[in-house]
Amino acid sequence: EAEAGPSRGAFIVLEGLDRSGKSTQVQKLVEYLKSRGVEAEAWRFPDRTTAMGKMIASYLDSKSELDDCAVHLLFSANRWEKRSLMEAKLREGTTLIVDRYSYSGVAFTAAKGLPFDWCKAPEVGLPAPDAVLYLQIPPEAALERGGYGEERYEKLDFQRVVASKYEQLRDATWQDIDARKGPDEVQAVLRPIVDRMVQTCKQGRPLSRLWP
Ligand code: NYM
Ligand code: MG
Repeated sequence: EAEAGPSRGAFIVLEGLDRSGKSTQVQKLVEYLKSRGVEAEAWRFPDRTTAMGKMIASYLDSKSELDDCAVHLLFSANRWEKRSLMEAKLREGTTLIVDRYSYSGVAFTAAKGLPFDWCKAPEVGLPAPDAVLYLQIPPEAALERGGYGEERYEKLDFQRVVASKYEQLRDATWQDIDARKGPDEVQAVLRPIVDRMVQTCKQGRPLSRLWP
């Protein structure tokens, strides 16, 4: 165990297949934390508001084509361009609940057949989340939720491969969450995990770097 550092906000990532319920859970967690007087913000990657994010959005919308390697690096650069703001927020005590991060980056590109280590390389050195909460759902169940298939990657066969790549990314910060239940039940599972991590980071859990 590393020595305690300065008090800070927690960096919590929600991961999972498309339609696993991440965005809903992120919003609910931030509302919950704020109602408890905890400074918190919802973030998401890709951040489609930046110049790079707009290129990514156009690609996902099939309005443009990009080389698989080039778009992988764009997704990664989209995290790097937010890095200093992210670190500043955490330092000033704001907890960040983040919808997707480097794990999505690796899982989705590796699912196209690119080597795992190549996919991980551009992420090395980014702030590592304190917890990765993986909303686990069978791809068939996610598909039944509807609104699926509007974007690139939202195909059953591809999501199955993505799920198998996520499996290979498990590390010490990773926790599987059963996401087949209703939104309130899932939220009830997440809250105590997040509460504990907010406390741990307040007490100075050192921020580490990818990949721990
Ligand atoms: N995605 C997301 C990637 O391929 N690489 C990444 O680094 C990230 C963060 O973008 N199908 C993919 C996963 C999703 C798509 O994300 C859009 P969202 O959360 O559905 O808006
Ligand atoms: Mg999506």
